[in-house]
Amino acid sequence: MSRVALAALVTFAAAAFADWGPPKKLPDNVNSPFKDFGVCVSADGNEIYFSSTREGGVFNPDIYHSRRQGSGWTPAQKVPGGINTNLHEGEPCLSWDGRRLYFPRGDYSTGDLDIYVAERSGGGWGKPYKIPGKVNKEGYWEDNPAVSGDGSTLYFVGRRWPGNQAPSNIWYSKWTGSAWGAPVYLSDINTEYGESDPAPSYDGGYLYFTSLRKRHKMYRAENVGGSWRNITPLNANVNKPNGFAFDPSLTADGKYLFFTWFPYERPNLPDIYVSRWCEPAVTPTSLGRVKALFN
Ligand SMILES: [Ca+2]
Ligand SMILES: [Ca+2]
Repeated sequence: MSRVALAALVTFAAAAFADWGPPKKLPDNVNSPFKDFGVCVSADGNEIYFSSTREGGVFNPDIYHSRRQGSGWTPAQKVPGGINTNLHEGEPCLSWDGRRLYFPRGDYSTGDLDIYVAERSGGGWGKPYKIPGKVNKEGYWEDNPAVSGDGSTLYFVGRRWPGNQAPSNIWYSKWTGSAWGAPVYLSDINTEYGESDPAPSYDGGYLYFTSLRKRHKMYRAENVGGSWRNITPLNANVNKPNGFAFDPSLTADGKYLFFTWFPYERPNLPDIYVSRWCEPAVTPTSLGRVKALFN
């Protein structure tokens, strides 16, 4: 075999076996016996923000955070700075530069949530305010904010929004310089089954999301010339057949996927997990397997 052919084979082998590895549940000082969900990870993978009902009613979660410490995590603590109230604060998104925390807040009973943002201030967070522009609609529910790597696009979910095909679908808005512009329906992704939890990769090459199109699963779409194409479910390591996986969030290097999962036998008591992108070294054995495919 020529060196060029062998190099191509090695590349193919690495690509063929690269995928999300078996997830690890975050430890008990992060997860609780209550609902822990909506995780987002900082660009460097060293900090997470998530929602939990551990100290309040099931419809009024608060936002917690934890930092990586050695091989583990610091005990989760409520995010200070006026972010948490008696209302529903859920499913936060940390901007890639770590300076802004976006989250939905509202009265779950009336179904009117709006997206808020808080800015880093010293070692904490400033008072949150409703994001300016055209995303928040009075009387409707805006949820699951997620910003693009350059901060210019805000993906979010409209629940029971006019124009949706399903009770929840993904929309996006562009930053105009002073406010968020008119929302655009993400027609490449949305179906009549319902989509949520948008999570763009830092480089904009992929959009992860949750869909009910074939049971409840996490999917990945690829950016092909500005359109979202090649929509595929994530593998069975993370979309385990005995439960629901949702709320994906990626580190900037794309190597870690944080998400939420619960088994069917423990419905509505999700916990937070992390999976690592595995690109195993190409061994003579794996090369042998690839060769066998061509023989
Ligand atoms: Ca709350
Ligand atoms: Ca609203």
